[in-house]
Amino acid sequence: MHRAMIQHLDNRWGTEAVANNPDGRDTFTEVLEGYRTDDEMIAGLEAVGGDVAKFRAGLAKINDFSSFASEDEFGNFLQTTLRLTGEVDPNDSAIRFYSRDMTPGAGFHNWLHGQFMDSSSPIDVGNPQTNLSNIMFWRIHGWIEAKWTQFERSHVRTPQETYTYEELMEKFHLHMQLHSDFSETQHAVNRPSKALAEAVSPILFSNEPDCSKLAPGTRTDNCE
Ligand SMILES: [Cu+2]
Repeated sequence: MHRAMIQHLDNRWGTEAVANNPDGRDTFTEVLEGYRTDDEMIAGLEAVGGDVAKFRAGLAKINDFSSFASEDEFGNFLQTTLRLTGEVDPNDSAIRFYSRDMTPGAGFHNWLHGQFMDSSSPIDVGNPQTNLSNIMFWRIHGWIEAKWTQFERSHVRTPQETYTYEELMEKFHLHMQLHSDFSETQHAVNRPSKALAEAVSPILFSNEPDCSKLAPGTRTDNCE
């Protein structure tokens, strides 16, 4: 989702001037790039008195890209320490059980939000409701993007991974358009005609199916 978010924001507002970036990035594109390397992240952690030793220790696993069996495994490792165990409660199969991955480097995304959080800030990176406004958010996610891009260079997506990746990117790009001013700046060329929209709306938005249009043998509470 964050990749789609970064791409959308960059396309739409990348050339906007930024005057208040502490490390001299003067366009929004540069802000969105965030920390591009491990060394930039280390300097950032040093600047806030963060745990550089822990960060360095985790890099051994994270940068060993071929040790991850799949893109999903890599993403999950970077994101969180929580792991679904697969254990099932025989009385309630909806309950999920998690263990925690204690490998150094696991969950660095969440951990980095914690390292840079500042509860006195109204746009604290530790607060998911406001943190998109914080330059530090993009520094963290720039580093995540950089790691993912490095991973992509060493890992060839399987056909299933390609399918999943493209489907999710399309979904999140559409999601970003909904949050953006896309409809005011872009003109959709593939909108359905008004006549078609009028023809399908009674079907789309009806909770009472038209009995004459159901497949033979289909029953609902108002159709036999
Ligand atoms: Cu984040």
